[in-house]
Amino acid sequence: MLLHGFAASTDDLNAAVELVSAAAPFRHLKTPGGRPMSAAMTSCGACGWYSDSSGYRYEPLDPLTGRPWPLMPDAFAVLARRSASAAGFGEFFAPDTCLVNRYESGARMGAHRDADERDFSQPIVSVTLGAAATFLWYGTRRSGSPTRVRLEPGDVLVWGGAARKGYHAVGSPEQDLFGAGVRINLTFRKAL
Ligand code: MD3
Ligand code: FE
Repeated sequence: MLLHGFAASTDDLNAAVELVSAAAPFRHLKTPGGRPMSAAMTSCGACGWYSDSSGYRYEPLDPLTGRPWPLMPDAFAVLARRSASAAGFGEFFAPDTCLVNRYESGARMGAHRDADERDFSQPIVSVTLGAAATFLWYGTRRSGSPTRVRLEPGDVLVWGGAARKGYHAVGSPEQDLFGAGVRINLTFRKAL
């Protein structure tokens, strides 16, 4: 479900991203095959998504700093819970992690499915901040022509049921006349 403009006060969320990334810096993770991802990432919450030559997984400590990931900011947890509720997934969505993706000019994410979590009955909430980008929805197969949806800052997507396992991708952020445009995506998951 697309909740257009559901994240009304993006200033609070952007400030929270600054706090999180001050404690756990954005970094370009490497795929298990050794290629750096074009989006820079960090996490907050009880665990954080991580990738290196050992594979994709959730880590309780940030391997970069050796410290626990920063606490999930209240503004994040409240928005995630309200979003899941508005989309019909109940009042009690309690994500234990938020992956923060930062897309600078030209950065993108290829088609994949989110499959490193334990319980696929839990929804995923994703929030766009900063620049807009085109989201690509493939569904059950990675092939064919995807449905394209333009995501604007403040847009929230909630994925549950059959859609939870669908293939998806996102294009690079739209650039303004000055060539500026950085998109931040928050992805809330119950991973453990
Ligand atoms: C559909 N992020 O972090 S958001 C990801 O824009 C990811 O940063 C993209 O895909 C981004 O895994 C896409 C939309 C999204 C997020 C999670 C999903 C779509 C999803 C999980 C299941 C199905
Ligand atoms: Fe994903």
